[in-house]
Amino acid sequence: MNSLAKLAAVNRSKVLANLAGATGTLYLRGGALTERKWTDTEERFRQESFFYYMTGVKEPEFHFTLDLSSKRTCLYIPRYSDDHALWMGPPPTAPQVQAKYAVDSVLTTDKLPEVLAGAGLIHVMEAAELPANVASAAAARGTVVTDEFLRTAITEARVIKSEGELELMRKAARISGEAHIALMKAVRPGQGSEREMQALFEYTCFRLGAPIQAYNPIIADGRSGSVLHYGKNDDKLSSDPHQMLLVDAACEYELYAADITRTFPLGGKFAGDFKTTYEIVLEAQEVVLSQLKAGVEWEDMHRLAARKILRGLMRAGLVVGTEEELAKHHIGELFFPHGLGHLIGIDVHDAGGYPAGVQRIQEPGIRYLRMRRTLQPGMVVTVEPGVYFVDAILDPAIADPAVNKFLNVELVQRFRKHVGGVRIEDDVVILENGIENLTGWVPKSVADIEAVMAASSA
Ligand SMILES: [Mn+2]
Repeated sequence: MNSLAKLAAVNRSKVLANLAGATGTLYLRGGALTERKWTDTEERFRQESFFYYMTGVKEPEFHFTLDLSSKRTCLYIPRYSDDHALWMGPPPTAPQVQAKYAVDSVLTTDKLPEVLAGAGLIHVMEAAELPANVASAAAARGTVVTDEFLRTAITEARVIKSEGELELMRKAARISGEAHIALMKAVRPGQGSEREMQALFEYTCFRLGAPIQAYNPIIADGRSGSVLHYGKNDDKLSSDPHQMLLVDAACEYELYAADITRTFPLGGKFAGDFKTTYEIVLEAQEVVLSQLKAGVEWEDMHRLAARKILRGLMRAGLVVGTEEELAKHHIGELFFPHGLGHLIGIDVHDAGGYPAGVQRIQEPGIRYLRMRRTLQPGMVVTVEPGVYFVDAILDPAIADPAVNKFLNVELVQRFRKHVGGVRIEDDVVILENGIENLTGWVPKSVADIEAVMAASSA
């Protein structure tokens, strides 16, 4: 049995605990190969996350069942075509699959209707996942198919990471952090492009054993940092040494993600409006990190960060008015328009942010919060406040007399001429009485970033 199958066995036992007392059979369908439209070129395959969580299988086109009364597990593999070996190498055999994944049996997928015909209840992620012949056979026999039920049981298990999962996440964080440091060391004002920085980032991850990025990297020079999910990454680097590069990038390791953002000056020295903006964000991030622990409400942490950012903006003179007034009119949210962070695991925005029945808070900024939960030990969350000068937000704000009275318009205009945005993001494990910061070692204080960058330019 390989280590990922061992991890999956632990995961399954957590899911079974959530399903205690239930009867019937769990059925999960693994990811399928897809091709570029009108071609026979295969897209890169990445296993569907729930299936991976329950099986550890990375290969495409597998299915899985678990009988809730006998607890017997079965993997179903395709009937591989005769020329599979020619194009793809020899396909896995049933005994190989059984040994590797430590399941009770391995069958071919054409046996599924027969197996599931005997199940009184079939629990699926969503009804549409049942193969058509299985669905029609089940319907003919009056078998009940449920979704929601299974999805909730696995989602709730995924929210709390096991030690084995945390090991993979530490590794993803370690490699991603090294790639961030490589960029801090390599970047030079006016030399090269965002794309070259992206290439170096991915190269570093690749070389350290993580060939797949957890999401599309954001490598944003200057004003492009104001685009929250900037992904063009095709501009030349600014020649202003005080201008900043916002890098939001991380790899996955054995399908477990990291998610790190660092923002640093091209020339290695924070200065002026750039430094002012940076310090507002850093302070907000650090106060949240100091407060995080089990029992805390995530939305309260968002509000804490938003309040800290508002005070920073007041101190910098960018906003005008009493704190109460500014908070009431959501003036801070003009600069911090997104949520504080999210769960992370097999998916970078991991499952389970909103348990059934929990709604989003319909207020500026916090409406984008990807999670509303009471924090528990074993949750892994990102903490990623930011301050941005977004044209699409500031133009209407400055034009609106009800809003612009709270802004020092002249100063805001000065900042937004050259400052794009600052985001600082770490991945942390929630503990009973604090956190384990998986990425805190990646330089982020002004002194630490300047030291790393100075060492490389010497
Ligand atoms: Mn994130």
